[in-house]
Amino acid sequence: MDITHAKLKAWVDENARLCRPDQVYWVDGSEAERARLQKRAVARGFLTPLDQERFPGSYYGRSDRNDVARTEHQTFICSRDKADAGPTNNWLPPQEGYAKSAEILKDSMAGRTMYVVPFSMGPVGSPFSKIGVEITDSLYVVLNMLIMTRAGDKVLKQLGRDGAFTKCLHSRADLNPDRRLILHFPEDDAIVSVGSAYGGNALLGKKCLALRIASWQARQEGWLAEHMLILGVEKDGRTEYVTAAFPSACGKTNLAMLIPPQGLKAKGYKIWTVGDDIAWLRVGPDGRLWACNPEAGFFGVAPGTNSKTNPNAMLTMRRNTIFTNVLLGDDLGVWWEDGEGAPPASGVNWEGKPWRPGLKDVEGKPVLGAHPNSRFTAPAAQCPSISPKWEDPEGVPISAMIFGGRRQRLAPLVFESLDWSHGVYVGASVASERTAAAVGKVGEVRRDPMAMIPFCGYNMGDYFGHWLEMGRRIPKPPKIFHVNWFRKGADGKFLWPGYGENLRVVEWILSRARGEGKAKETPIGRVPTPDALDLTGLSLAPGAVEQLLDVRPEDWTAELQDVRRFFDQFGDRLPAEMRRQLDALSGRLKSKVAA
Ligand code: OXD
Ligand code: MN
Repeated sequence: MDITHAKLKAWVDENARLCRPDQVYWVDGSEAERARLQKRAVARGFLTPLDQERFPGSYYGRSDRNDVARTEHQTFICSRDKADAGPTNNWLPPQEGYAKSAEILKDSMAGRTMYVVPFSMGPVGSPFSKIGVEITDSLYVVLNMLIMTRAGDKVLKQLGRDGAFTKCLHSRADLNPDRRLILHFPEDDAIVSVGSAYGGNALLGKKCLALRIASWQARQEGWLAEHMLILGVEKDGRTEYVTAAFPSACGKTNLAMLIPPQGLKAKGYKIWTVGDDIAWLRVGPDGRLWACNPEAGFFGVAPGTNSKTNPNAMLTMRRNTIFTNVLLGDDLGVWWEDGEGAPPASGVNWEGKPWRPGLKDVEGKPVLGAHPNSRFTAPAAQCPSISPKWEDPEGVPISAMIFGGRRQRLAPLVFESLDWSHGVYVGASVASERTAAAVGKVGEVRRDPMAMIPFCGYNMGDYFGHWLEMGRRIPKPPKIFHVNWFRKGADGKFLWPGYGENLRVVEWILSRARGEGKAKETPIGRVPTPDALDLTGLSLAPGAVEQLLDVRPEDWTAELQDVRRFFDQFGDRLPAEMRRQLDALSGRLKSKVAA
C-alpha cells in the first residue's frame, strides 16, 4: 500500500536513519503475511512450532531470562513538568528521555528488519478507537501485536493522509537490562521502548498506549482509560454489564470468563466476556457510561490457569496462540505449574534448561518449569464466552463498576459505595497484599488506587480529580462497589470459594444497581444482609457468611491512617473532596465505635 500520510512517512524515515535497519517492512495484516512471518520467526529461532495436531497454529517463544516482566523502575513519564507525572511515577525531562534512548537506538537495527505495524486500539473506525504505529525490530512483537490489536492496511486506510496516531518506537537493541527504558511522552503522543522484548514493555498498544498515554488523553478529552475487565451477565433475555479493576494476582482474567456455578444454573445465567484487562469508557448519548475493550486478544498469565480455574481460557488457547516462557515439552506440548494434567516426562524450562518433573536445585528447592509470569497470547474471538457485542463500535452500557484487592482481613466480601464521590474514594483507597509470586514481603499491603498505580500516565491526584469530574458529567452513572474474594477465617483458610461462585456476588451487585437487593448500612458502605446473597448449592463453613460480611470499625480506623499517609504525598494536587471523604468515613467509624 502507498504511504500517503506524510508525517507518518517522515517519522518512519527519521527512525530508519537513526536505527539503520537493513530494510523497512510495512505490515499489511493479511493471513498470508502472518504465515510468512511465522515461518521466518521459526527459521531465525525466535519461535518453535508446537505439535500442530494438538496445538494448531500455535508457537512457543522464550524471552531473555533477564527480561520476563514489566520493569516499573525503568518506566518513565516524560511530561514537560515533573509535577504532572506525580509522586507515583518515575519522571525524566523529555529532552533527556529522547537523548538517552537515541544513544541506545543509534544503529541498533543494523543487520535486522525494521517492521512498521499500524494498529488500532478498539474496532477500526469506532468512536472509541485510537490508532498507533509501532516500529519494532522484533518479529515476536509483530506476531503478538497481530493477535493483541487490529493491525495492517485497514488501519493505514483509516488513518488517511493526516490522521492522528501515537508514535510507538521499539527496539530490542542489545536487551541489556541496565540500558532498558520504557518512556512515555504524553505531550508528543509518543512512546519509546528500548532494551526489552517482554510483552508489557514491548507490545506498546497495551499498557503504554491503552493505559498510560490514553489515561492522559482521556483526562483532556473527558473519558476514562482504566485497568478493568468488562463482563456481561445475561438472564431472562436481558444482558447487564459490569467493569472490574483488580491489582495483579487477583484473578481478573478468571472473573472475565467465569462459568456460572452449579447452584445458580437453574436461573439460566449466561456470562459474556467483553475484555479481560483494559476498558475505555465514555458517556453515551443516553447519559449512561459505555465501555469498549481496546484489545483484540488476551495476554494472560499461564501458571494457575487450568480447566478448573478458567475453562474458557483453556479453550481459547487451543489454537493460534503464542506461549511465552512456559515449559516446552520434548513432545512439543506446553505445560506450567498448576496447569492442566501431568507435566511431560521431559522438556526445556523457561530458562532454556533441561527439565523433568521433580527436578530440584542444589539447595533442594523445586526448579520451575514455567516462569510465574509466563504468558499465553490468544485471539479474543476464540474465547467461547466472547460477547456478541465485544466489537460493537458503540461499546456496552455499564451498570456497575467494581474495585477489589486481596485482603486476608478487613474488607468484607462486597460493599456498595454511598454515591459516585464515595465510590471514587473507595477506588482510590484500594490496596492489595503481595503474594509469594511477586517480589517483596508476602502479606505486605501495597496501595494501588483503581489498580492503576503502574499505569496512570499522570499525577494520580489529578486522576482522582478527573474521576470526580466524570461523576458530574455522567447523568446516569453506574454504581461503584468493592469486593474481596480473599478474606480468611481464624484458621487461616479462605472463607469464600471464589472462581465461578463469584457470580453470586455479581448477582447482588446487579440487583443493587437496579435499585433492588437487600443491604445493611455500615460506616464503609452498604453490605448485603446475610440472606441477600443467593447461596443455593454452596456449602460454606458455619458462620462464614457472617464473617465474610463483617465490618469491624477498629480495623478500618487503623486502615484510615495508611490511606491518609498515602494521600498526603499528593499535596495540593489531591482534590479536597478526597480529604472530605476520608474525614466523613472517619466520623462514621468513630460514631460506630462510640455507640
Ligand atoms: C498485565 C499486568 O500484564 O497487569 O495485564 O501486568
Ligand atoms: Mn493488567
